Order: sequence, then C-alpha cells, then structure tokens
Amino acid sequence: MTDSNSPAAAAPEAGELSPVLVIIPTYNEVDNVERILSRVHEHNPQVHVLVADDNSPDGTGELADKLAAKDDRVKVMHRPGKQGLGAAYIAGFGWGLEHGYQLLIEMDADGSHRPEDLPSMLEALERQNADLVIGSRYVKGGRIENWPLFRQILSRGGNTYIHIVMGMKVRDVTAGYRIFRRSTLERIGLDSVKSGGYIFQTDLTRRVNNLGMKIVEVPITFVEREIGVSKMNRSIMVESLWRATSWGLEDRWARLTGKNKRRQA
Ligand SMILES: Nc1nc2c(ncn2[C@@H]2O[C@H](COP(=O)(O)OP(=O)(O)OP(=O)(O)O)[C@@H](O)[C@H]2O)c(=O)[nH]1
Ligand SMILES: [Mg+2]
Repeated sequence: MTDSNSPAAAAPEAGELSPVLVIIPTYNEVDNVERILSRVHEHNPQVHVLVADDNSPDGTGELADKLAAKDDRVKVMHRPGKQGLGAAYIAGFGWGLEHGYQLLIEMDADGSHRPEDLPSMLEALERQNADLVIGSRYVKGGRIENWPLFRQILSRGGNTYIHIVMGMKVRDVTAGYRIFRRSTLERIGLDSVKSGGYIFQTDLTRRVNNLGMKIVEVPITFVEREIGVSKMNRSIMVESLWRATSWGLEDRWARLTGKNKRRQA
C-alpha cells in the first residue's frame, strides 16, 4: 500500500487535526468522487475525508489527488489493487487511528449514504453516548429510495435471517453508513475482522455487540446509486449467509455454556 499522505508529509501539528475522519472506499468512482467530497463538506465543513482507492483503472485515485491538492481536509490512500471494501476500511481505520482522529466514519462514494444525514448521526452519538452509530434503513423514519424490489427483498431478507440466526437486536446489521469512536475500534481487534463484502459490516456489528458496547441506530434515507457500477455479487451474498449462520451457532453455544469470552472482555 502506498499512501500519498506519507506520515512525514501528512503528520499534522498537535491539535491541528480535525477529530472526525470520513473514510470513503473507492473502486471506479471517477464520476462520483468530486460530488461526494463537495457534498460531505457542504453539510459537514469540519470533517476530514480519506479516499481509500484500490488503484481504480478509471482514474478515481488521480482525480482524488487533484482534489486533495486543493483542500487540506481531503486525504488520499492509494492501495495497489482491488482487495474489497472491508480491506480498504481496515486500512483507512488504521491510518485514522494512527493520525489521532477520534471519530471514524464509513461512507460509500456513490451517494447512497447522504452527507446531509451525518449531522443527526453525530448528534445521536454525543447525546446518547454511543460507541457505534448505524445509519439505519430499518428503524422508524428510515427510508430507501429507488432500490429495485429485488435488492430490497435481498437486504430485508438478509437482515431478517441474520436476526434469527445471530439473535442481535440491531435492525440494520449490514448497513454501511456508520460512526465509530476510536475507543470502539481499538477494542474490537481489527486484525481478525473478515474483510469480504457485506459480512465485513456484520462482523463489526457483532464484535461491538458482543462486547456489550452501545449501538444506536439513526434513521437515514438510503438512495440507490445513480452513476457507476455496483460491485455486489453472488459470492458476497453467499459468504454473508454462511458466516452469519456459523457465528449465530457459535455465539449461541457460547451463551449456553457461559463461555463467551468477548462478553466478559
Ligand atoms: N477501495 C475499494 N472500494 C470498494 C471496493 N468495492 C467496492 N468499493 C467501494 O465501496 C462502496 C460501496 O460499493 P458499491 O458498489 O456501491 O456496493 P453496493 O452499495 O452494495 O452496490 P450498489 O448497488 O452499486 O450501490 C463504493 O464507494 C465502492 O466504490 C474495493 O474492492 N476497494
Ligand atoms: Mg452503493
């Protein structure tokens, strides 16, 4: 992995860093990256943004570099090739923790996670003293715009299945719009997180939940991507289902036998 903000070049003076970092993983998002950055800053001028690009063939990384050159709040991480969204987030979290950010936020590049919903998520984190805030499609007030019926059924069905097998109370387990406190990420052990597709989000939710940390869901409006190509595929879905099943069995067995070490951690 190369990092255009090499520690030497990017190392900020103490106190100079904004405490909030929005991490946006990108793969072939050249038509979305400028718009998402300007929308983030329009609604949240104080935050910094890290674009974690997997060497997108369409030039997303180069465009992000140009935008970063004009705005100190924008950082770019160049990774050698496509390794999945989870791997990009883990690298982004690592960079953010190393550089002293206090809140680390996950956001897609395609506009599905509206930057205008971020202030209410940040406010809920503070007011309810949450360890993790999830921008949720499936709590009261949450909405989905322009998603084909097939995707809605898949997402709803996947979440319902995960509730049943894993017994978590969280309504939107697979959601990808989230705020973590640095203390939360430090406690959950990022090294062993499964970095595949949606299972990455489920794995993080489960770890936070099993440690008894506070998860707050805030309603958001999730908007289907307008531009660019989806990276979702069948193997990502299949992986999610079998992993959720095995975790569900593992957690239930641990509860039955009183051996859930994470709960006691
Ligand atoms: N760095 C990196 N980013 C990725 C990778 N795969 C997906 N992304 C990014 O992760 C975010 C979510 O991916 P999407 O393709 O939108 O996945 P999705 O939301 O399930 O599918 P859509 O229906 O197309 O919105 C986007 O910002 C992608 O560019 C990857 O392998 N590496
Ligand atoms: Mg998307």
